[in-house]
Amino acid sequence: MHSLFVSGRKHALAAFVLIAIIALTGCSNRDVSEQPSESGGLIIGFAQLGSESAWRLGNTQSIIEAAERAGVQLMFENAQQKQENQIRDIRSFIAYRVDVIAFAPIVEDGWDNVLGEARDAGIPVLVTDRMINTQDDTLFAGFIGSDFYEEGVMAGEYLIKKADAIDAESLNIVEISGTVESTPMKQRAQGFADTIKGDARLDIIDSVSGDFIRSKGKECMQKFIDTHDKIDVLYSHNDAMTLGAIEAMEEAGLKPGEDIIIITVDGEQKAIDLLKEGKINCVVECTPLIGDTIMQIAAQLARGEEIPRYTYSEDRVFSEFDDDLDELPERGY
Ligand code: GZL
Repeated sequence: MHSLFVSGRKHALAAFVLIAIIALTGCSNRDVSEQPSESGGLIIGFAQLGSESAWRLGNTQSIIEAAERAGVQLMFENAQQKQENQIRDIRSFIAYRVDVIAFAPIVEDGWDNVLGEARDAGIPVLVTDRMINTQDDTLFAGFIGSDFYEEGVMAGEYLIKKADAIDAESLNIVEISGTVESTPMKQRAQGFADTIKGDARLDIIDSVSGDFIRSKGKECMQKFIDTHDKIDVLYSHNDAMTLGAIEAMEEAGLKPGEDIIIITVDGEQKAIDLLKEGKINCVVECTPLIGDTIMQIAAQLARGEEIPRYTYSEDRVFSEFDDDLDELPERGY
C-alpha cells in the first residue's frame, strides 16, 4: 500500500515534533515547489473523526483503498471522536504541506481558524461526509457526501406509507438521534419532522441523542421503554444505535419490527439482514463508500481545475414493501 500511514496516539507525538521542527526552522520537510505528478504523486491528508460505527469503518476503508488505487500518498489520522484532535491533525497536514486536506467534521462549528490557516498556506480543503457551519466561503473548495435532509424525508415518507398500510389511527414515535450539533443529526431530524408534520396520526413523543454509538442506542431505548406506555415507532439516525435499541426491546419482551416499527439510517449489512428477518421495517441508505470520488476530486483540485461546490451521493431506501430484498448485493460495510 503506497500510503504514508500515520495514525493513533503514539504518532500524535511524532506529528507534534514535526510541527515544532517546522516552527523552529520555518521550513517543512517537503519542498513547496514540488508539484504532484499527473500520475498521482499526490499527497493527501485525511482527518477522520473516529471509529464509532460500521459506517465509519466502511468509510475509512473506502478512503484508504481508493488512495491505493489512485496511487495517492495518504496521511491518515483518526481523531477518536474529538474535535480538538481533528484540528491538531489538520495542522500537522498544513505543516507537512500536503497537496490537499480532506476531513469529516465531527460537528459543524469551530473550524474557521484552522481552515483559515490551511487557506493561508495555499492548501485546498475538501469537506467530506458531514458539513461545517461557516460564513466564509473561502475556507473549503467543495463538499462530498450524502443529503441527510433527504434521508430524513425518505424515512418520513416510508412511515406515512406504513401508517396507510396498517390503517393506523395514531402512532407514537420515539427518536434516537446522532451526535449533537452534527449535520446528519440536525438534518435527518429536520427532514423527518418536516415530512410528517402535516399528518395528525404521527407524533414524535420523545427524542434523545445516542451519539451514533450502539451502547448509547440501547440506553436510550431502555429509557424510552421505562418512560412511555405506548411506543409504536422508533426512528433511529444510524444502524449502530438501532442494533442497541433492538437489544433493549428484546430484553423487555418486545418484538422489534412488529410491536415497534423500526426505521434506521445507514444501510449496513447487519441492518439489511434484520430487514429481511422482519426485525427492521425500513433502512434508509447513506453510503460511506465515497473514497474514489474524494480521490478524483482531490486530484482535480491539485491540478487547479474547477470542482463542483457540492457532490452528493445517490442514496436509496429499502423497506418491507420491497419484493427484491433477497437479490440485494453485499453492502460492503
Ligand atoms: C453519516 C455519518 C454518520 C453515520 C453514522 O454520513 O456521518 O456518522 O450515519 C456515523 O453511522 O457515525
